[in-house]
Amino acid sequence: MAQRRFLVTSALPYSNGRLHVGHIAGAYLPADTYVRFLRARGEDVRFICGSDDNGVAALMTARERGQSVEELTAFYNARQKADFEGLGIRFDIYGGTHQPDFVELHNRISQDFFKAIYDKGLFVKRTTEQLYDTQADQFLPDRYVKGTCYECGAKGAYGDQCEACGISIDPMKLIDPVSTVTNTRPVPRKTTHWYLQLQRLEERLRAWLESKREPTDGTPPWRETVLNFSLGQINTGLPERAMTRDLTWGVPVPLDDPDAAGKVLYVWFDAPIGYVSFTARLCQDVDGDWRTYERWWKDPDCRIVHFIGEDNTVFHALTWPAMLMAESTYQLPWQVVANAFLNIRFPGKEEEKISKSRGTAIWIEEWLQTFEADPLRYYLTAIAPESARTAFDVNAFITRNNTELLNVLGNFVNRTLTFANRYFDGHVPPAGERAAEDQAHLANVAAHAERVTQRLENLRFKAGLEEIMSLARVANVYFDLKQPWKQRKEDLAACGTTINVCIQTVRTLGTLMAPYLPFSAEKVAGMLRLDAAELLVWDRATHELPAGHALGEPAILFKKLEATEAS
Ligand code: B3M
Ligand code: ZN
Repeated sequence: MAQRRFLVTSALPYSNGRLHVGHIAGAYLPADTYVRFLRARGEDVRFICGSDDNGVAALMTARERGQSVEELTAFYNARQKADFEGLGIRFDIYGGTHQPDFVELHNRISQDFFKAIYDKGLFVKRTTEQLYDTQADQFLPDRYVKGTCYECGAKGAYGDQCEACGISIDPMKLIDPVSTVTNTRPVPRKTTHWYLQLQRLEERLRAWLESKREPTDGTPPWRETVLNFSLGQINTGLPERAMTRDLTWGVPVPLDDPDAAGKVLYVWFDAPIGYVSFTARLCQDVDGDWRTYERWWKDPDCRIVHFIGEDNTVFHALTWPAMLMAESTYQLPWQVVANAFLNIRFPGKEEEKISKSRGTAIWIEEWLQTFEADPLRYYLTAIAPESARTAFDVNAFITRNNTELLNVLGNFVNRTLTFANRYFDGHVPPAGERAAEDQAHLANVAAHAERVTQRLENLRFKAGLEEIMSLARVANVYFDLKQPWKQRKEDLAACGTTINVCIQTVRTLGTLMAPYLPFSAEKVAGMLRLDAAELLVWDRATHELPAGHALGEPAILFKKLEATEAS
């Protein structure tokens, strides 16, 4: 098969906070798994991420902490990078839309993008009244205004939404509005912005999204959740959206117009362009020329895949494609893969939302001080919220580590390799004469490998992992059925055949688990004394190790965990 080209992105985390398990399950772990799989298949892949530094959120957090926004975002950018590394989530580049090494290229590409849309006439300039905080000397983003809901009368409704009755709020209509920045009453003031006329792209967006339901070119259909949500939005009509803001932190609006002074691009305009500018930065490092990013972004041979959390669907499946259509020289995403949110359940408590303010988040930084990465990768994939919310349950994590990873997968690898070590002098015994059940088992191994491939090709990560665990289960059944501990005393050659077959199965499992459990796969490679790079070649998953091949030292693959470790 000819080599294919993929550009894979994970949503850019805001650089005003740390990462928790919910983030990882949504946009990062499945992307890393996919990228590792594609690389094992020999595809040409670039995996892009970095922090979303611009916008009002970082600015406000910095103000609360009495820090400069540069300092704040640099701190979290580095923190996030370390968390991803700890989890084995390996981007080719981790940028940041306002990090010193990236901001120049990012601004340039974002501004060119804006100007291209401007030149095509898809923006309209409008002057409206917005709430202004005279004490802070700034226009207030919707989230920073509170007041009484004009629909249900609830107090404390936000400027964008009333949490009591659920309506989306027009901040200008809030009763008794208060700025949450200074606790003073804001006043209406006129301001001018540039609005992207999304409604003019509705029909193109609709046709494009519809084509993703049952693609005719054999590519995987998009998830229903993404399509239904996006097409639903089109059916109710897409509103114009302001793509500029009154702020000093961000990408300056690149227009020669006095009304553009002191304004920046809307953070949701420049953030997805971060994917592009980080690619360009990577190209500068790899090819010595940032302009080769076009090979990834403008060449229809390359498939662009965005991994996101469900709350970002509107921006990746509608606004971003609309921007790309408007700009017109880029290609559209091949896949937008969204996961639902993850809830959390602590021992003895009800399932609840992950919330930083209520202290219900499990932070990666802290988690990694106690646990290794692979058990978390395993659990987060096993409960992946691919089509609906699921819950992270600390006790279930421990149980599944012990009863699945350890008792099923770890156990099979361990019993096979310790047996070979003890009774075959740490070498692969000759295959001898394989009987029907040996052949049948190996055929079953190959069938499992084929199904894992199909699941991963179709972005069904959880189903792929289930196939791997199913293979480990049947491998244990095979081991028990053959009873090599008995065979050893009765017929050493037959025992050798069994262990040979089991070692081949371990080898296959090692390759198949690698995208999911990279650290453990590396240990398996060591135990098989197989070059790690060799283990990572997907097409050789069922290549047999020759008789006489010397194995490495068997070691424990997964540790047993006690419930107390989680508290
Ligand atoms: N910064 C992350 C979020 O909404 C947001 C993603 C940007 S992706 C271009 O949590
Ligand atoms: Zn209300």
